[in-house]
Amino acid sequence: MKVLITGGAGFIGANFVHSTVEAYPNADVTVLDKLTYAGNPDSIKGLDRVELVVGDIADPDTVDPLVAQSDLVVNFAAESHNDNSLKDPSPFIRTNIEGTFQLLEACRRHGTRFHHISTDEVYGDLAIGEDRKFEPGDPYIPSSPYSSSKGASDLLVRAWVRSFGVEATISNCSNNYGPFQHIEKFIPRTITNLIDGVRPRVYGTGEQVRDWIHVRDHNTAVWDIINKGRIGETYLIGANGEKNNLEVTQMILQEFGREPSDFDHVNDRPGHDQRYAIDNSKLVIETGWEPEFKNFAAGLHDTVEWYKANEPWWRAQKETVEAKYAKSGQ
Ligand code: NAD
Ligand code: TDX
Repeated sequence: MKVLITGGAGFIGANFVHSTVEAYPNADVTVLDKLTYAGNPDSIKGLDRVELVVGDIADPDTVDPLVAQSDLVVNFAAESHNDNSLKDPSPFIRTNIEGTFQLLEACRRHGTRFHHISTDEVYGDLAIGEDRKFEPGDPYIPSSPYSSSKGASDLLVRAWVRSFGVEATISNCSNNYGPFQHIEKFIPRTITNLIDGVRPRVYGTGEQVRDWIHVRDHNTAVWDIINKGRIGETYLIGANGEKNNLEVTQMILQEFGREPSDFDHVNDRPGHDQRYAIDNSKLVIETGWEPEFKNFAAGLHDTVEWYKANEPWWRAQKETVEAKYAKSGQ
C-alpha cells in the first residue's frame, strides 16, 4: 500500500505518519509538505519506509505524479491557525482551497482514494451551557478566514464525490493536543511559557470551551474511517473532552506547581468562537472507534513532559511566536 500524506511534517500529520508506520508494516509512506513555519522535518526524522517530498499541494505539477503512484491520499496540509488567518488570510485561501482542489483533480484523474482532514470549526460555534453538540448534517456557518477556507475545501470534496465519483471521505475533528504541536497553539504556548517562567496568556474571559482530543485518538479514528467509512460521508471526531480555557490553563499551572491565578488575561480574539462540542455517535456506531486517552489530565501531563524533554524541537520558534503575539497585545 502506497500512502501519500500531505502536511505530514505538521502536528497531526507527523503523528499520523508515526502511527501509520507502526500499525501498517505493508505501507510505504510519501509525505508531501511545503515546510512552512509550521512544518518540521525533525518530527518524522529517521522513520523507515517514509520519504519526504518538499512541495506545495497547490502546485499541480508536484501533486500529479505523487498521486499517480499512490493508493490513498490523506490530506492534512493546511494553514491551521485562526490568529494568523485574522492577520493575513491569503495563504489560507491558496493552501486550504486551491490546494484541496488540486489534490481532488489529481485523485479524479488517477482514481485514487482520498481522505480529507477538516475541523469542527466549519459549523461555527455553540453557546456556552447550551445542551447541544455539533452533528454531521449541521449547516456550515464558519466564523474566521481559517474556518471558512476549511469549509470551502470540504464542499469541494463533497462536489467531487457527487459530480465525478471521486472516492472520498471527510472527517471534522475537535481541538487536538499532544506531541509535535506548534507552540503558537494554546496548550503548547502555555506549557512553553511556563518552562520559561512566563505567565500564560488567556484571551478575554477564558470561558470559551474546546472539546479536547489526544492527537493519537484523532488518528486512530481517521484510519477507522478510511477502512470502514462510507464513501461520500462526513464523520465527526471527538472524545467528549469539553473544558474551558481557564480550566486548561489551571491544570497546566498545577503541573508546574504554580498558583491557579498565575496567568494574565489579554486581548480577546476578534470573532472568538465560544464553544465547540462534538457528537461522535455516527463515527462510533459505524466504525466501532473508541478513544484510548480518556483521562485528559494524564494526557496533558505526558504532553507537558514531552515539551520539557524536547526543547530543541521548539526553542528556535519561541521568540518569533511571542513577538507576533505581543504586537496584538496577546
Ligand atoms: P499544522 O499547522 O501543525 O501543520 C500543517 C502542515 O501542512 C505543516 O507541516 C505545513 O508545512 C504543511 N503545509 C502548509 N501549507 C502547505 C502546502 N501548500 N503544501 C504542502 N504542505 C503544506 O496543522 P495541524 O494542526 O497538524 O492540522 C492538520 C490538519 O488538521 C489541518 O487540515 C487542520 O485544519 C486540521 N485540524 C486541526 C486541528 C487541531 O486541533 N490542530 C483540529 C481539527 C482539524
Ligand atoms: O495564548 C492563547 N491564549 C488563549 O486563551 C492562545 C494561543 C489561545 N487561546 C484560546 C483561543 C481558543 O479559545 O485558546 C483556545 C484554543 O486556541 P487555539 O490553540 O488557537 O485553537 P483554536 O482556535 O480553538 O483552533 C484549533 O482547533 C481547531 C486549531 O488551531 C485548528 O486548526 C482546529 O481546526
